[in-house]
Formats: sequence, structure tokens, C-alpha cells
Amino acid sequence: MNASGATPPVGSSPAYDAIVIGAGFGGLYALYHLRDEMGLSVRGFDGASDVGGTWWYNRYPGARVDAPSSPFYAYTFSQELVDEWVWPETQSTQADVLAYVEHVADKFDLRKDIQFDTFVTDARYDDDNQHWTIETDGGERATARFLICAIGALFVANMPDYTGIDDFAGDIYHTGRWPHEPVSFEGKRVGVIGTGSSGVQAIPQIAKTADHVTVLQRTPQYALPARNRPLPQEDLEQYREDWDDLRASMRYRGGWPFPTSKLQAADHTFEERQERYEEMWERGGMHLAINSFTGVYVDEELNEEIAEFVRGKIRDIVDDPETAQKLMPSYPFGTKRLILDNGYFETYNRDNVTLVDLRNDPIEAFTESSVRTVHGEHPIDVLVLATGFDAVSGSMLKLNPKGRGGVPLKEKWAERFDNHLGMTIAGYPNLFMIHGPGAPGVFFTMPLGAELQTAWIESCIRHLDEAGLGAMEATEDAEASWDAEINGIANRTLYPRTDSWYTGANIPGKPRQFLGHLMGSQYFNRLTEVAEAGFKDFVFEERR
Ligand code: N01
Repeated sequence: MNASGATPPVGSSPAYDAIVIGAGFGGLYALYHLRDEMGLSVRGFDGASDVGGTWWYNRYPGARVDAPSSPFYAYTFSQELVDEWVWPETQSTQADVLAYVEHVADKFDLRKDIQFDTFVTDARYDDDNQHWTIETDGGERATARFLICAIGALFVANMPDYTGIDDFAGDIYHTGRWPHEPVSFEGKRVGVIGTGSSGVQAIPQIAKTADHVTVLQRTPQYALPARNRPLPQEDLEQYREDWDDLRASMRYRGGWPFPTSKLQAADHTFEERQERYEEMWERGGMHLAINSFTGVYVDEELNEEIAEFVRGKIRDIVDDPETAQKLMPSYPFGTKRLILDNGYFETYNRDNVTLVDLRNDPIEAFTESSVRTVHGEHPIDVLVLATGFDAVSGSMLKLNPKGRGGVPLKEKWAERFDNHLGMTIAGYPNLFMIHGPGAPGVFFTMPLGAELQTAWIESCIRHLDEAGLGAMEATEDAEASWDAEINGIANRTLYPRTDSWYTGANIPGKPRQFLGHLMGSQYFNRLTEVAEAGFKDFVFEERR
């Protein structure tokens, strides 16, 4: 059934101009923009019970924004919204971000066009009629000319398949699928697998009430002190006054309005550099990475010097030298997603926290009440999986849209996640991804990234309509050169040297491919150029 309750016969005109899958930051904006700014008929679907996307699902203890400053991890398009929303902290809690998204949904009356608790289970392109037909887990069907997949770069949970895990009798929680009811760790022995952003945020909070926490760490992390604090309201006032300029500068500064360091490390002595690192560490957040010296992600020597500075901090903070040693990362600094922590390393000084280094003491099996490693058995009542996601490509593959000729995306993407501009796929006309493989995604501010990508979708739709065209899709040649471009940019940096979800290495058997565009501002210039040049890498069909 569609929104009006009728099942459209196959071959009829599409019921909607656009279907938007996903009601997180990206999908909500696409719905708002296409409906309210362009006057299109739009239907949204989301498997969750309400808006929020990643912020609806990831409600584990300690979850909060790990970006430089909350007012900029937000929509930028409405001055009124900026003026009325009060961000209480520099790095807001999950609950505050979700409250903001709910406010946006209310303000722009978005929920009325979204069907919640509904997973889209199939999407097929109808070549004859130039439209998409989706089916839901409720057996409903809807059609639209355009299919917007805003289905989350970090959505498909990575569930490790350890021997005996099904025999474990206690509760198992994945951080990305956290229950909506409160979870109590009081008096419980908790095992945590995973020390990425989610684990590092959750572990200190869990340790506060648990009887014991056993952290099972595969790879140590460079975590930087978040230095979260109440946001001075005079700063917020100033942001509001300067919003137009700030917004414009975000577009050209990698998604944030803050300038990054232009200092050359070579112009400074070792002692001066150490002083600067110390200053940036004290300022907290991402400052050490973006404001110490230029070239941290390309200059191996500078990178290693900063890495060693952080290792020194870990040695200083963690009392037990053996535990500190286990926490030492050895890959280039920042090449896994940098983490902002709130007392993470300090947590290892608590009597109720034990660190198991899985590199030297791997997990053998789970029993009913423990996790057994090569060198020991760790009794646990609860298991927390902070094991991340089949990132970026995972949600598109789960949807597995069938393009021209019924070709499933799983077939097309068996070896590589070929696409053009991180948004379109050859053979899948009129389908647009938000934060797809090769888009800036987490390397830019995601809400602003979604706004800018949606603006480009608008230019595509206008181009089609003004020229009386029915469908557009990227060419395979364009996909090949886009792939080369993305990987070319990544290969000039230290990122690909490290196994991470950026490269697909976190999921066994996943093709290795750099999944993000590292130069967001350049990326959005590129989108503009493509539109201004009349979409030269695309093929078009007359409207039927
Ligand atoms: O996931 P991750 P995450 N056995 O993939 C380990 C965003 N985010 O949910 O490093 C043992 O980073 C894995 O080990 P390794 C942010 O962009 C934002 O923490 O692969 N361990 C790693 O330690 C972030 O980058 C916020 O060797 C296993 C961990 O699990 C992204 O989401 C907050 C394992 C997974 O780390 C993902 O973060 C949280 C196995 N079989 C997240 N499989 C904000 O605040 C995996 N691991 C906005």
C-alpha cells in the first residue's frame, strides 16, 4: 500500500516523485528539501520507530558527539533553527542530539510523510516505466521516480561469530542496537569487545557501576581528551550572529568553521613542537590532529612524533606499566577514526577493570558464563559488543536494490563498490545515495554533507525536468575514474596503511577499498562543476 492506502498496479505512474529511505540527519533533510523547497511528493520509510537514524539506535552509555563543537554538528540551512536551538555542551549527549532531531521533525512537520517501523526490503527499477518500486517488511509496495537512499554509513552492525557465543547465557548488547529501556550493570561482570569510538565512550560509564569490566581489546587506540564542557551561551549567540559566514566557511574548511594549522613542523625545534602538542592536548578535542602542524596525515615523521607524544600520555595516565603497554597503538596516528574520550585511559586505574590484549591472548570460545582466551577464563554476566559496523557499503548491500535488467547490487558490488561521486551507480538510474562509498561522510560534517548532496540531487532532478528527460545514470567509465580519484587521494596519505572500517578491513572478506573522500571541500566543488557542465559523465533517457 502507499500512503493513501492503495496498492499501485505495476506499470502505473509512480505514486510519488521520490521515496526517501532513512530518517536520520540525511533522510530528514532530503525529505524536507524535496518536499518543501522543491514541491515534490515524497514518502519516507524507516525501520526505526522514530526519527534520528544513528542517534536513535546508538544510545549506549556515554554516547555523545565526538566532533569539535555541537552547534556545527547540526543542520545549517535554517537561521531560525540555529537561533532557537540551545546546545548545552560542546559535545552533546546522544539524548540531546536526538532531542534536536525530534525538534527538527516537529518544526518542519516531517513525520507525517514518514512511515516508521518499516524496513524497505526490496527496491526494483522498472525500466519500462522509469520508476522504482519498493517493498516493505509489511508487504506494502510504493513507487517513485527517484529513490534516495539515506540509509546510514554506520548502520549494519558487525556481530562477531565466536565459537560458543550462542551458548552464552547472559545478555548481549551491540552498541549500535542499544535497548530503549535502561540497562543496569549494577553488580554485573561485564565483558566488552571493541575499543573504537563506541567502546571508548561506553567503557568508562559501564565501569562506574559494574562489579567488574573485562575489556577485550584487539587494536589499541589513539584517544584524545574530549574536554567536553558547558557551551558558553555567549559563544552560541555569536555563532548565531555570524551564521551566514560560518556556514559558508564550513563548506570550504572540511565541514567545520575552524581554521586548521598552517604551521610547518620543520620550522620548529623538537622542544617547540612538544610544547605545541602539549598545548593542543590541553585544549582537547581534535586540536592535536588538526591544529598542531600541517601535514599530520601525510608526513610520516611528524605523524610518528605525535603518535609517540600520545603514547607518552598513555604511559603517564595509566598506573600499571603492563596495562599501559597493552594500550599502546603502533599504526600511524589518526588513521583509524580518532576518538575523543572522557576518562578512557584513567578507567584502567580502577580496581574493577581488566584489559585483555587479544593480539597476544585471543578469544578461543564463549561458555555459558565466561569468555575463554588462550591464557585465561573471564567470568561474565553481560557481553557488550562495541564491534562497529559493516560501514558505508553495508547498508546499501543489505537493501540490495535491483537495477536495470534486475541486476542486484550485490552482484555489481561483489568485488568493488563502483559508483560515481559517491552518490550514483551505473545501471541504477535515478537512485541517489547520501553518504555512500566515496562521499566525504565522516570526513566532513555529516548534516552539512547531506544538505550539500541533496542540493546536487535537486540539480539533477531539475536538469531532467527542464529537458523533458526521464532517467539519468552514471557511466561505467565515470565510475572507474571516480574510483581512481578517491583511491588516489587516499593513497597520498597514511590512511590506507592501517586496517580500519575506512578501508573495509574490519569485516572479514569485505573488498578492500577506501570508503571515503578525504577532501570534502574539493568533493563539493566537484559536484557543482559536474552540474554546471551539464552532467557530462551521465547518460540520459527521454521521458517515457
Ligand atoms: O566501531 P569501530 P565503533 N574481535 O569499527 C573491534 C562513529 N561513531 O562503533 O580495531 C575483537 O571503530 C575493533 O577492533 P579492530 C565513528 O565514526 C561516532 O566504535 O578492528 N574485536 C574495534 O576496536 C566511529 O569510527 C560516535 O582490530 C573486534 C571495535 O571492535 C564509527 O562510528 C560514537 C572484532 C570496533 O570499532 C564506528 O565506531 C561512536 C572481533 N571480531 C561511533 N570485530 C560519535 O560520538 C571488531 N572488533 C559521533
